[in-house]
Amino acid sequence: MAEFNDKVAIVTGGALGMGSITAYEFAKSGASVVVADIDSSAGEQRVARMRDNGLSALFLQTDVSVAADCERAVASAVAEFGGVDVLFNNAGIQPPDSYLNVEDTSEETWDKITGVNLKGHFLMSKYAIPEMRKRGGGVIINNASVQGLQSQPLVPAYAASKGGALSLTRQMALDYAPERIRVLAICPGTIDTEMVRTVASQEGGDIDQTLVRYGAGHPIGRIGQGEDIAALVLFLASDAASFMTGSHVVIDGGLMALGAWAGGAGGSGTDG
Ligand code: BMA
Repeated sequence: MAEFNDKVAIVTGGALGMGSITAYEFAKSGASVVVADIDSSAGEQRVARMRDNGLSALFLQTDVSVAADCERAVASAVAEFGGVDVLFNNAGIQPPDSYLNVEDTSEETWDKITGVNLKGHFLMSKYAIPEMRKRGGGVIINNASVQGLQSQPLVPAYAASKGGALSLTRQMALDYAPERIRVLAICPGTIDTEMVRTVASQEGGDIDQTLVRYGAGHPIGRIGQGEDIAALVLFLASDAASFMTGSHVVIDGGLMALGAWAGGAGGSGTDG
């Protein structure tokens, strides 16, 4: 419960989906949390609910692909709560109209997706690390996705961003291990988030039924929930994981264990 007392956590993409639940869980475990998100109405609502429940939280509108926004998010964490101990680089986008091959992907789409999903991790880390150093250490957790490990048709920018997030994780872990700043990645399978629901809605038909079908593609038979992700992120950020850095943890209901030759859990795939 009090594991993160006196700690300050920044969660990007913290307004919705797995970020919002993780932000909540950090605060419930004693942390002061900065919810950084581009969506100010969802972000303000999220933080209002946290505060109503006696939790310590601040919303900051942040486009993680913009350096000045990232710098401001970190500065606000310091001004409001005194420092930064944990950074969950979670913000990610996968626009439904981006499912195209490389030839048909516009430069704008490439820049937008990699800007949020990869450059955002770089920028937030760049500004958070000096603050972690002042505290004698810290933890950065990058959201990578199983799509950093395996791929699917028509997601060139998304795939590159997630592969890049894994590579950046390993790289930063080396530079900052001596300063007790640990850097880790998580690779979620399909999680019940607004982003996945938006993709699912493109298929037409009932979204919940589509999510059940995505779930059947995971050996465990369901898609993940934000709570599954929050539990892992809190563990990785805790001292119980103090010997972990530079690695990624797959949290996917068995999806990556399943060989393509095995025909799929329910034979029904995930999405995309
Ligand atoms: C995530 C998203 C989800 C997808 C999952 C597994 O990063 O792309 O839409 O279900 O990977 O492919």
